[in-house]
Amino acid sequence: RGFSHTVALNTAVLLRARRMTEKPPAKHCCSAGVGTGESCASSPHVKRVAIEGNIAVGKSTFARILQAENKHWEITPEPLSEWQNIQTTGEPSKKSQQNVSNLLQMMYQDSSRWSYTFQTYSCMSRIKAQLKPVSSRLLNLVQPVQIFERSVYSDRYVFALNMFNMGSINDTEWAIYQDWHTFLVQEFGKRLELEGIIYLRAQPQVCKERLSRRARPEEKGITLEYLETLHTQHENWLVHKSTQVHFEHLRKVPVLVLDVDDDIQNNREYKMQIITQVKNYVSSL
Ligand code: UDP
Ligand code: D5M
Ligand code: MG
Repeated sequence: RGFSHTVALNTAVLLRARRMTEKPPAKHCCSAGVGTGESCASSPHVKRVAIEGNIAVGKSTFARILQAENKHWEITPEPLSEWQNIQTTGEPSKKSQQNVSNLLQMMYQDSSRWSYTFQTYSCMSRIKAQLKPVSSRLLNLVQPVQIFERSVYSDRYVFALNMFNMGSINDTEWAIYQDWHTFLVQEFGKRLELEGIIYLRAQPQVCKERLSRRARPEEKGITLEYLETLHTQHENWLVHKSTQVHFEHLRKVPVLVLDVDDDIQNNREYKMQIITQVKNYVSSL
């Protein structure tokens, strides 16, 4: 009896704790308010934050840590597997034949041929991810936060710009890219806007070590120089603010810079310190 009484008591305490953090089930006044970036009377305001940073700095790892730490935060991972698995049908005469293209690999193997194509697809898949309706779980919480791994903004102001500077996107492709990117971001308006950016920063050498440890086959050829140019693009955009950005709201987004040269996975104290910084930052938005 003692045991079941304790269980019942614990369950009661848990349920009360849950009721204190969850909103009573709300009837949403309009489906348009869900996932549009505009709130309606009965749905809470969902804060939207992106995690930015160099390749292999630790964004996915950090996102998993945040997700485990706080149930009010929901992570949208980068749509990497979509880029690695594009279903193709081949020639019209062989309709039944289904193949899979790995656009990430194609871009790294022949960058002048595939960089522009990669940017069209990565941006489209990020737009889709950023526009996805907010989950009903999140809408029932008091202070919901949506956290995106990268954004349509790093696509342009880090990667596409870097590819143009390196010559793997030519003048014409760059002009076309900028035209449609500006058009789409303006057209979707508030639905693509962010309230915060968390910039994970580490020395390119640290990213190189993490990249080697992760050992993604497509990324075998990534050099330290490439990581250094991406590091500079992040710094210019998010710290020095010297990159010319084309969206008024983006210039005003507060940036939290976290130096993560030390391992956040295996150092509990460091991890907790960083989580506290993120909590304070998110509440200030
Ligand atoms: N990693 C690490 N320490 C950290 C963060 C990440 O050793 O503090 C490792 C992680 O286990 C992975 C690699 O670094 O093997 C790249 O991390 P992740 O995939 O999270 O990086 P992303 O490319 O998403 O920024
Ligand atoms: O990034 C996943 C992989 O995808 C990594 O090799 C970088 C690459 N990536 C992501 N976005 C872009 C754009 N827009 N252009 C070129 N390459 C890109 P990770 O850092 O592992 O999360
Ligand atoms: Mg990742």
